[in-house]
Amino acid sequence: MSLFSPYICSMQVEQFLKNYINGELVEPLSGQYIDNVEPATGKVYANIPSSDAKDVESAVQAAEQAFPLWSNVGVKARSEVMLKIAAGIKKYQKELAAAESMDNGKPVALAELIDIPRAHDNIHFFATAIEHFASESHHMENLAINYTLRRPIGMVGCISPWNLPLYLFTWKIAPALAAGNCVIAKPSEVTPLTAYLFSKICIEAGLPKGVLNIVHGLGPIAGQAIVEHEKIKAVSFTGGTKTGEHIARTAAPMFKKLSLELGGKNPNIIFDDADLANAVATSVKASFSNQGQICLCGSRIYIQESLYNEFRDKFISAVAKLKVGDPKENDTNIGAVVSQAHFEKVLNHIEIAKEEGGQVLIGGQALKGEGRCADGYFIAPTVIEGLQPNCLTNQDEIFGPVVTLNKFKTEEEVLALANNTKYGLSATIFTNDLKRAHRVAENIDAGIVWVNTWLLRDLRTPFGGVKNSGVGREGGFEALRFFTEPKNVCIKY
Ligand code: TXE
Repeated sequence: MSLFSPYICSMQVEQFLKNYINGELVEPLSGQYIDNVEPATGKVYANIPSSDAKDVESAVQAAEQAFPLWSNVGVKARSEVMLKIAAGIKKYQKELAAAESMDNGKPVALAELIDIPRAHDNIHFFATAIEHFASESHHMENLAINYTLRRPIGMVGCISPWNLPLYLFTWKIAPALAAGNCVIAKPSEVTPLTAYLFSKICIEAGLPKGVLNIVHGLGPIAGQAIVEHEKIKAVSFTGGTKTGEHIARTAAPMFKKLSLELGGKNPNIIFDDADLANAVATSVKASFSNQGQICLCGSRIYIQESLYNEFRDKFISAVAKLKVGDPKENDTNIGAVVSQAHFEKVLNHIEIAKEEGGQVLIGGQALKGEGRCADGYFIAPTVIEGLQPNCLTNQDEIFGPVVTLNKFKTEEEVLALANNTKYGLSATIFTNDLKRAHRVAENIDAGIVWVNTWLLRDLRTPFGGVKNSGVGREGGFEALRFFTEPKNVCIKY
């Protein structure tokens, strides 16, 4: 019998998800629950715990008890249990992909291809990376040797968003656990299902109780209680820039370590010497994958003047071929956006773009789904041109299937345009001129630059943004450094 069948197959409202605290699946102490909606149908299909500070307190107590064992058990033992968790993700990959698609609205094919394999890879990567993690030593000739001890921090908080639910949830907790910390984690209340299923995988894998605690609930209540808890010494957060700002304001005076991965308004730059077919195909993915709900999506497309018309025509005809519809169908390219609130936000942005003088080349409206999807949150992939650089549409993170096309003449001009936002997460450049690629990559305000590709990820590389896109870097040893506290020991000869 599948471990997950009651939650995957049932659309009934009386399905209650549970918190994972001290190794057990438990109800919220208040007995309060929140509705969980399937975006493709607009219908409630489960209820999730509306946890509060009391649930967070019991998670912290469990973590505190587990910490001496987990932090001292040794790298090998931690790695072994994490590898079992990774194997569990692989074993239940079909069920997890179906759950992710149902909960988030993304095409099941995308969840099968990207989300769930990456969740597996995150756990597997850090389970093995920790065995290669070394600290520094500094030799003072004929005088002394310094070495750096890197110890786990203790109890840490991991708060993740709804766009790539299990992918980003595991991206945070994996390095935290591998480094020997005990974790209090909160997935987004909008997409809690795969984190709930993940807690069952942890139980099945034999993760010692209290090492990982998953508390479901609303950001301002359960999330806030994690950020405010005096015994939680570090917080890793991915989400909106406004929420990140609020978390920083709460955590900074408590001297917590903070890693913030926030929004983006990423430029996608096409020079006239680019491989056009690749630029078009990759830009379609960078614009509309996951309904445009990836912080790395390239939502401002800049095209060199001489190539503008040709790129635009090819891009629009490729976008016209995208199939919007039921995420359960294997040939769907674009599913539903994540919630009614988000649906309204994105549609409102399209109206603003029109008021700002933008011409909608394709899309620009909500789409009615068929059959079971009649009340789902579907938006046509939307391409807009004719907007000014400083307008809201080119400045605000819309986080939906909406992109703008913009013309430029020179490299200097496009660099200024690309850097003309408060964000600085990623950038994509299409060119066959190697020198230009290096020059632009160096001068662009971004933590990540792709040349002639997009979203190609090596988990060892630093990941994060500059300006309002965040503070700190995740990925590889950067994440292991974040989740450890360095201590210098100086020994005199
Ligand atoms: O995210 P929130 P929202 C952007 C995107 C989107 C906007 C708002 O533009 O439209 O943010 O999305 C938890 N203390 N991104 O409001 O609120 C919350 O429960 C502690 C970009 O849905 O930032 C969830 O677990 N935690 C992005 C997580 O924060 C709090 C991904 C993210 O939710 C909290 C998602 C609080 N006071 C949205 N308030 C990216 N960078 O990838 C909320 N949370």
